[in-house]
Amino acid sequence: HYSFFPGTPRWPPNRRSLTYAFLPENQLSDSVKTIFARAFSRWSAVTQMNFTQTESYSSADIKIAFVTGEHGDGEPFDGVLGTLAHAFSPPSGFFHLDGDENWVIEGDTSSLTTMSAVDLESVAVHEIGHLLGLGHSSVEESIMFPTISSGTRKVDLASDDIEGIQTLY
Ligand code: TQI
Ligand code: ZN
Ligand code: ZN
Repeated sequence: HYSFFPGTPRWPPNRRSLTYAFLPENQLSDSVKTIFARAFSRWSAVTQMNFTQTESYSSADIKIAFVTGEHGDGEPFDGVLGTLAHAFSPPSGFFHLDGDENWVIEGDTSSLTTMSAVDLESVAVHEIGHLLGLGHSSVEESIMFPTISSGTRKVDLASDDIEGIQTLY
């Protein structure tokens, strides 16, 4: 079953349109940005929330950054595997991904052979759930289940995820 963070933090009712931005220094390719757009659209499809990319990192509601090791929030990343990413509960909007991971995107055949490959869209859909206020779920098929078998791609919301997010928004 789905869960929320303590106190059930959520984006307020007058914030149904949120902006997101990528850390400019990361210089992400369009195909990587498209993965994030798809991940956001999975949540906007089942709620009244919508998400648009903005070029202004400092003013964006959701700030997406690939960072490594200690990066200033007291939750350092740990190199390959282990912690892959983290996101903070509303209305923080910080979404950090471990730049040391071997991130793969769908259709990118060059990196599929790496044992430590991590599917970017799967992690993005999960972390956006946290950014919107979902905690972990006990339902294994759920996007918000706390573990994923390595090499697995899980990007479709389960009914448990949809019930959880529709309770918030
Ligand atoms: N990062 C953890 C996560 O997002 C961070 C975390 C640990 C956390 N405990 C928490 C976040 C409690 C909120 C509340 O869950 S992770 C997966 C999965 C991670 C793991 O790098 O371990 C995904 C990130 F589910 F696959 F194991 C994304 Cl999809
Ligand atoms: Zn961080
Ligand atoms: Zn999680």
